[in-house]
Order: sequence, then C-alpha cells, then structure tokens
Amino acid sequence: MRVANAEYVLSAVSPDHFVRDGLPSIAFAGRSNVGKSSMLNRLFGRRRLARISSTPGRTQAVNYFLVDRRLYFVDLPGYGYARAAKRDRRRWSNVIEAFLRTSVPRPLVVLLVDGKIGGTQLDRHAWDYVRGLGLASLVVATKIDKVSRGRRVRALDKIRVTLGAKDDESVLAVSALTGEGMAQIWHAVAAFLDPDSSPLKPTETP
Ligand SMILES: Nc1nc2c(ncn2[C@@H]2O[C@H](COP(=O)(O)OP(=O)(O)O)[C@@H](O)[C@H]2O)c(=O)[nH]1
Ligand SMILES: [Mg+2]
Repeated sequence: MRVANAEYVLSAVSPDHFVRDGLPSIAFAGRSNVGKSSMLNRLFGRRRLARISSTPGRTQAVNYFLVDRRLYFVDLPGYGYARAAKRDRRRWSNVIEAFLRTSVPRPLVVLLVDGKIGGTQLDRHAWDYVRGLGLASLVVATKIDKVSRGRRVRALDKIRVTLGAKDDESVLAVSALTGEGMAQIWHAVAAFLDPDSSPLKPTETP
C-alpha cells in the first residue's frame, strides 16, 4: 500500500467532535512513551504528522489524520501517565473507550507494546478491552532494535503471554529507528480495508 497523501484533520477531546463520515479508521493505542509518534512518523516517512499529536492540548485528544482521502489514522491518547490511570488502573480513558465503542465502521486497533520493556498490566487491560468489543486488532512490539536478535522470539512470546494472546494472535516487531516492520503494518492496513483478502478477522466477543 503506497500512501500518496496524509493530512491532519482534527483533534477531538470529546465524542461530540468525533468524525462521523463513514470512512474506515485505523486506531493506534499504547502507553505514553511506547514509541507511537515515532512509528507514525516512520510509517509516513515524515515528521509533521505526529508532531501535531504532541502539541500541548492535543496529547489527550483523539487526533485524526486523513490518508489518501479514503481512511483515517487515529492517534489515541497515550495511557499510563494520566492521573485517572493511577487512581484506577483498571479504567481506560473515557475518550478512548468512547472512540472504540462508537466509531462506524468499526476500527482496526493497533496496540503498541514496548518491545524492550515488555507488556504491562495496563497493556493487558487495554487489549482485553479491545477484544471485549470484538474489534479487529494487531499487537505491535516497538523499539525492537533495542532487543538483540537472539532474544526477540522470547521477548515477543512474553508479550503474548502477558496479554493473554491466543495461538493465532501474533505480535509484529517494529522499529521506528530501522524501519523494520513498517511494510507489514501497511500490509495489515491494506488487508483490513479489503476484507476478502484479510487475515485479520475481528476477534470473537467472549
Ligand atoms: N531505539 C528506539 N527508540 C525509539 C523508537 N521509537 C521511539 N523511540 C524513543 O522512545 C521515546 C518515546 O518515543 P515517542 O515516539 O515520543 O513515544 P510516544 O509517547 O508513544 O509518542 C523517544 O525518546 C524516542 O526517541 C525505536 O524504534 N527505537
Ligand atoms: Mg506521542
């Protein structure tokens, strides 16, 4: 999938501002500092997009980027450092939950987990939430350049165990530094947009 054009559209701080034009969306979620901005920049081969998402006031917003005028990349607020998360670690952000619950058509969720640090309980809660909604999802292990080649398989397995992933749910290793894994992410996006050829089926609601 070759991207010709990606442009910032808007930042929604409440569900009233969510885009409701029927275009498909790919939502990117993960702990603060997981490497989400770096990965989005690398995916688009430019710096401007994710810089918008780190503008003060927009870090807690749902940031929409229109890609090729036919889908949205949605940068969700990073979790883990918010006061709400400290008060109640089981609670995910209201605005994130509202986005995932109400977006039509239903989004593909790319959950980013730090490949070096591994999965955390917050990541587990996030992924449980996504799967509980039965959304199509993809787990990505970021900063994989920090993990030596000999340790990667084990690191990815450990993330799968922490998240409670099933056998057919794999973790994709990526690095914004080296560009590793970017082609696979674009491939997953293309497959999601073309369900006939998609290996990414929505998970079953328990
Ligand atoms: N080695 C390495 N560092 C990374 C990578 N991606 C991000 N980082 C670093 O991790 C930190 C957080 O990255 P950032 O993209 O701002 O994370 P965000 O908070 O999830 O948007 C920064 O210091 C980045 O330079 C990567 O692929 N490899
Ligand atoms: Mg960021």
